[in-house]
Amino acid sequence: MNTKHLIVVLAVSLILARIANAHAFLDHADPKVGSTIHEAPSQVTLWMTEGLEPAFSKLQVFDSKGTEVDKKDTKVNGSTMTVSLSKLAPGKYRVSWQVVAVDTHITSGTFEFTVQ
Ligand SMILES: [Cu+2]
Repeated sequence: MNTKHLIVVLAVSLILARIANAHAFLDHADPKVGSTIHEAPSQVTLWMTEGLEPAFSKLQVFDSKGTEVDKKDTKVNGSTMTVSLSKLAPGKYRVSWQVVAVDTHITSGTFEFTVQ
């Protein structure tokens, strides 16, 4: 194998490693990450970077006391995930997500938003 071939093999290996690492992370959300909003939202929607496995993907919302305020009706559509909310009082809320991407990798995260 000459140097030229070696470089091509290395480049292909790097590309494959990249693809294998394409887990589902949060791209953006509504309400926005860290935002303060004036009207209580009726649902939370997350746009992820990869397609999700509906059976293993969960989206929950908690109030500042740790009480779950979503309606436990997470819906997954491709790489988008939505859950309905009960009527939110003003306060700080924490969104918690755990998903399995179509590549079978598990990722999770949390973020907050505030209702004024
Ligand atoms: Cu992955």
